[in-house]
Amino acid sequence: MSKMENIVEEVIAGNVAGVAELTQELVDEGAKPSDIIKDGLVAGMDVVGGRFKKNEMFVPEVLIAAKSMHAGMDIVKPLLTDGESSSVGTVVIGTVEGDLHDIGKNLVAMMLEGAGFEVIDLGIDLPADEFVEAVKEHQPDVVGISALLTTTMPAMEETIKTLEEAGVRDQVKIMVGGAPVSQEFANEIGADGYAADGSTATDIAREFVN
Ligand code: B12
Repeated sequence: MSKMENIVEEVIAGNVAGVAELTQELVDEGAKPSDIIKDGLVAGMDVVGGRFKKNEMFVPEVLIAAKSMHAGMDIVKPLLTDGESSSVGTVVIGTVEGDLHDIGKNLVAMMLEGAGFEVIDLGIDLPADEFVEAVKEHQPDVVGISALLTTTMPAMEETIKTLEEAGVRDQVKIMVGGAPVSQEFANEIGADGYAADGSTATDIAREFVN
């Protein structure tokens, strides 16, 4: 097995020290940082996402895999040259006002990072205006909105309306998610996409930027 294939395996296994060590070895051997990201770290998280979707891996394992991926990213990111950006696109993500749930949203954010997106995580309990400010400041390709309560689902629609009123709605693709959210609801409130898990969210975000 090559060192690159080893990185993939160690990301899946969530071996933080192992991923860091292998990443450093590949760097020392002259491997291209962008290749290490694409063929090692991101490739590993892709497998993790697929397994999570099929219920072959669970939340704690995904979190530790993401941590190991970050250990490698920390080493290679500073080495990327200007023309060799690791980012395939930018995503602003957050949980709507009145809602404090963030475990699922964090997972989605990590999967997106694992897929090479730059993710700006705004946190929880966010008034619609904060999404507007973030869109103006970061000019993302995608805005991800999370809600876990039936009582906070209307705040998703409110957020989209506020983005419209601020004149920035058309600059971004909007995806929504969270346990009570459905494709039907997403259509109803005018979102561009819906995903039931981080892996699908990543696929949708990739489609949005292509
Ligand atoms: C953990 C939890 C909490 C924790 C949250 C901790 C945290 N840091 O997040 C605490 C204890 C704080 C909490 C509080 C409350 N909770 Co609560 N909570 C849960 C619980 C058990 C798990 C949620 C979770 O993390 N799931 C695991 C993650 C991985 O799944 P997920 O969130 O669905 O995310 C996935 C997808 O939905 C999707 N996704 C998520 N976000 C996004 C965003 C985008 C853009 C995309 C594309 C996809 C996406 O991808 C994720 C990854 O696969 C659920 C029950 C359940 N089984 O869902 C109740 C639940 C959501 N809570 C509930 C309730 C009622 C409350 C409280 C009102 C309880 C109370 N009386 O105080 C408060 C409300 C606080 C508030 N204002 O938000 C109800 C909601 C009922 C309803 N229909 O509205 C639930 C369903 C429990 C129940 N059966 O009654 N809760």
